[in-house]
Amino acid sequence: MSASRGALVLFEGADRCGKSTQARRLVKTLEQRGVRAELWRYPDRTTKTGEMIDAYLRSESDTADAAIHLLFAANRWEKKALMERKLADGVTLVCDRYSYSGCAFTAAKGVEGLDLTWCKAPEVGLPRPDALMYLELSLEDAARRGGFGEERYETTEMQRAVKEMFESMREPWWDVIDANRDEEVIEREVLEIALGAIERAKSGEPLGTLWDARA
Ligand code: Z5A
Ligand code: MG
Repeated sequence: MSASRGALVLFEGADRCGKSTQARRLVKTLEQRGVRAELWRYPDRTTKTGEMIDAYLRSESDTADAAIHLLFAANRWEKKALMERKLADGVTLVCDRYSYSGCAFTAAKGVEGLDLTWCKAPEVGLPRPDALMYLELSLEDAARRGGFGEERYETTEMQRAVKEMFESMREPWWDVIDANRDEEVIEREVLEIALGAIERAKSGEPLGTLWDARA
């Protein structure tokens, strides 16, 4: 076992499953309990790479599929050192999307050569989450939460393909959460999982790296 640290707690899942809602709620609850926690999200649209990603997502620019994939990965790599410093300093990072979205979205495009193996390569070596909460919601239930936004990937075909890709990427250690329930009910389950990860990190479980398997 190594030094005590903060936990990397991740929310993943298809559109409108409630990632941002639960991530916000979790940070607030952790802070109320005296746990040092911060909300992170990817893409981080505030950095130089983030600005390029933002323009791409809003269809203001066109970028080759391979290049945009690498930019999304670079957007994580440029924050790796800060992420590791914060975790080492005991801060728990609650993260809204990460490498798993990166791989699911690019691989879902079905572009020749850009399969999951290719998509995973630039993510190798990034910190692995201590907990991955996959919020599961059917496309029909997601549709009941309002229409699509204006961004590039917000179409039924793309969302279906992304969901299938997430399902094929699923590993046994992920926590799959039924997202078709009241926010408060989901939050209770989320909190239990997050507190477990925080406890393990606090007691010195080393931070893993992608794509090492977890027990
Ligand atoms: N992308 C990529 O291609 N490569 C990468 O490496 C990464 C991302 C990291 C970023 O979108 C886009 O970039 C995304 C993937 C791609 N493309 N798409 N599509 P984003 O993350 O910025 O997207 P967003 O605007 O945050 O939407 P979202 O993530 O899809 O939604 P969400 O965060 O899961 O859901 P929410 O905003 O919390 O909730 C959605 C609505 O449902 C809202 O009105 C809530 O009030 C409501 N809601 C939430 N929970 C509930 C419950 N329990 N019951 C009922 N209603 C609820
Ligand atoms: Mg969101």
